[in-house]
Amino acid sequence: MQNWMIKMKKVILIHPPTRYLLIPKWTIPLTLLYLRSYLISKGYEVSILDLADAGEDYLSKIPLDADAYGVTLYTPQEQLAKDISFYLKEKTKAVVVAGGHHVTFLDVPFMKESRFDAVVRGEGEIPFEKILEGKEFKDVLSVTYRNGNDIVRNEMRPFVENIDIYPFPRLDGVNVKEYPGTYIQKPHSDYRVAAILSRGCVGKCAFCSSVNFWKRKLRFHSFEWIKSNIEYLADYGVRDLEILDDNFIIHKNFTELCLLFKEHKMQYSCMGISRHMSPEKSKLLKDTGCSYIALGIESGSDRLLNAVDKSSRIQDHVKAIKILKENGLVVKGLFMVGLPGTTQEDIDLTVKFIKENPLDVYGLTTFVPFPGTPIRENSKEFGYEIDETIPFSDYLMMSKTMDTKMVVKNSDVVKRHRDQVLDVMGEKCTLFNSIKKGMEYQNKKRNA
Ligand code: B12
Ligand code: SF4
Repeated sequence: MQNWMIKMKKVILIHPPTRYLLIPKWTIPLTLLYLRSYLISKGYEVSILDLADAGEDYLSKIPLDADAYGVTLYTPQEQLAKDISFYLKEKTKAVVVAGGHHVTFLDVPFMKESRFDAVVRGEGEIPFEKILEGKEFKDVLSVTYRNGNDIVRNEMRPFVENIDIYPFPRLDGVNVKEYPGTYIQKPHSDYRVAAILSRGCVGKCAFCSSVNFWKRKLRFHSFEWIKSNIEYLADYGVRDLEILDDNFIIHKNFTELCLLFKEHKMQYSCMGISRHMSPEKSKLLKDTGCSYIALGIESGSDRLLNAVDKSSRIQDHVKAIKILKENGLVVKGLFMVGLPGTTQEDIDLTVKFIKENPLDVYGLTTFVPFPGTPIRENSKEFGYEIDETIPFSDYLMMSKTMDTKMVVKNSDVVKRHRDQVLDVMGEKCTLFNSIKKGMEYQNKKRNA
């Protein structure tokens, strides 16, 4: 039996260091703000410890007086998260739980190599609440836990249909001014806040873990929920908003939402899937203060887009860019190098695409086989060989320097491809701007 089977009151939510990122505190820790708002609504006392920019002494910054700790982690943070579990289990009697994409797919090895009491797989609010209520792990759906030397995986909890049961993330859990964000256009204020108005994505891109995490089930917050969220943010003073929905342009309340941002004088950015773009949507975005829209283009080769199950094709991208530019929008194209099976011909087509289409800004990442991505789960089918010797701390699509370590076997070829693409993107690639912005940020911090 668990020795903490009484209701726990004080909870600390931890985000481990992200020293490998150029700007460690890039965006507010939305995941933890979601968990915090939900648990507060259930009567818990919850604080957030964002260790993103903490140094080597990060463990000593963790207060030891909580009844429970929740650690969120991304793949590159898995060793840091494990270290946190060893530290907390040695120093406290608290229950220590982990969650996020990485552990959802690699729960068993992660439990074996750490001292976490449990991993919550998938959507975390309700399972974590049940744990805090003092329920036995065996009775909590979506949980992986220890039973003696065994690791036990419970069934998954079905997705809740109505995501409005989760309150919107309140900003009092963090100091928003510590998160400068990145801007393509002149910001309205000195910080930018992120928001997610739906969960899941209809796409099935083979390099993306959302596919298996959210199971391609798209759930929207209602207009009423979002209106309260936006009014709250406006009262707070937010003027720059980053909409992180995977494909905002198909939100069921797309029109009303754009008008809502305009009413509250919020400059906003968003992401969209090219084939869902239309002249009407494009005009509305422009008229309501969209500072830029990012499209996941990935490659200029239809053969490759097809091979990685992208739903948009070159003609969709060309059309979306044309419509958006005709309406005066700033358009960011997101590209990826290193996708399995990429040939020199695919790279030549990508270079041609970049030259021929009037994108304003480019994002460039290197493919990484994150756990949960169809390419990793069915690697043979994609002709991909996972190099098990590469530590997860190297799983970075983009990092502090442009010289990202490559989590691929043919890294020389990928580097060459990346340089060819970078060459044609030039200064318009955010890798360059991010490095500049990152340097400014580091200098500001050093001088503070
Ligand atoms: C915002 C975001 C960022 C922000 C992070 C801001 C921050 N400080 O949190 C920035 C831009 C910095 C970022 C960077 C990176 N990101 Co990112 N990011 C996202 C994004 C778009 C939204 C995350 C979010 O808020 N989701 C909404 C909430 C509700 O969902 P959630 O985060 O999954 O959280 C739920 C559950 O996972 C679970 N849960 C999570 N943590 C915990 C903890 C506990 C204790 C419990 C009980 C439950 C629980 O409960 C939550 C609520 O239901 C997602 C894509 C997506 N749509 O989710 C990618 C995503 C999470 N990122 C991803 C990646 C790959 C990265 C990078 C590694 C990219 C890189 N540079 O190489 C870095 C790593 C950053 C890091 N922390 O180390 C991958 C995750 C892959 C993985 N296996 O870890 C995702 C899924 C994108 C994708 N589809 O590939 N990212
Ligand atoms: S890459 Fe983007 S469009 Fe593709 S499945 Fe993931 S979130 Fe959806």
